[in-house]
Amino acid sequence: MSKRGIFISFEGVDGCGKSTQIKELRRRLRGMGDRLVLTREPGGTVLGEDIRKILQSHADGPEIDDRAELLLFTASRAQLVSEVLQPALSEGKCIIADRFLDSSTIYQGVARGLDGETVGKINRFAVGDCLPDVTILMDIDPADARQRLGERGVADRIEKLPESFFRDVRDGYLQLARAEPGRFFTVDATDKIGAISERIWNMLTERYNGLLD
Ligand code: Z5A
Repeated sequence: MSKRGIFISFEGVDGCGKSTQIKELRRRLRGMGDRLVLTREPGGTVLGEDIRKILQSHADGPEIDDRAELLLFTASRAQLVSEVLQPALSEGKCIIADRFLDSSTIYQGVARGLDGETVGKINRFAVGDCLPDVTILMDIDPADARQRLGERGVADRIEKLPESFFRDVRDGYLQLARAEPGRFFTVDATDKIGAISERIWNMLTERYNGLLD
């Protein structure tokens, strides 16, 4: 794939505040008009949104097997890459993604306990060389994040998992961020919304001076 625009992904435990910060960033980048592309995972395409419904609400039948779950998430991702992300990046657009491949690395590879190397290979098969330039990790104690979500109402299939699952998710993300300091930018997600948004904005404008106008 020829380069290209800017690919920013947001990651973290459920309820960490990704969607809130993406809204803030979108507001700051409104001058980019249709050169700004927002996506979410699972989802972001018709196929992906269908897969999202299965993954979130499949509660009546037997449990979804961990490997089947991984393949569903990565199927949604492969479609997103070929239908939305690659075309947008080759047109020089800026992508803000609410979750990307790190979610599978951490949720399926670390917290579900699937073999990390296999998860990595499947992830790479799904995305090819379409990788984020910068990943913003919103770090928060899962108990605090859950309290925020509790205020929102009904929990979905994954949100119902025990707190230990989300502690593994948080630890996994922090470890990944330490291993890839050039790509990850970790923020304290317990801070005030405006302060977090400011930190993210300062980092992005420093890195991409002039490219986000
Ligand atoms: N998953 C996976 O296992 N493998 C994969 O490969 C992928 C995903 C791609 C997707 O759920 C689920 O799929 C997710 C991981 C798994 N696990 N679960 N469950 P989703 O897309 O429905 O949701 P999410 O990505 O987990 O995010 P969320 O629940 O929508 O939360 P959020 O976007 O991080 O947070 P928010 O909506 O911006 O904020 C939550 C609340 O906190 C809200 O009321 C805000 O007003 C409030 N908030 C936000 N920021 C603050 C601050 N700074 N202070 C106080 N209150 C705040």
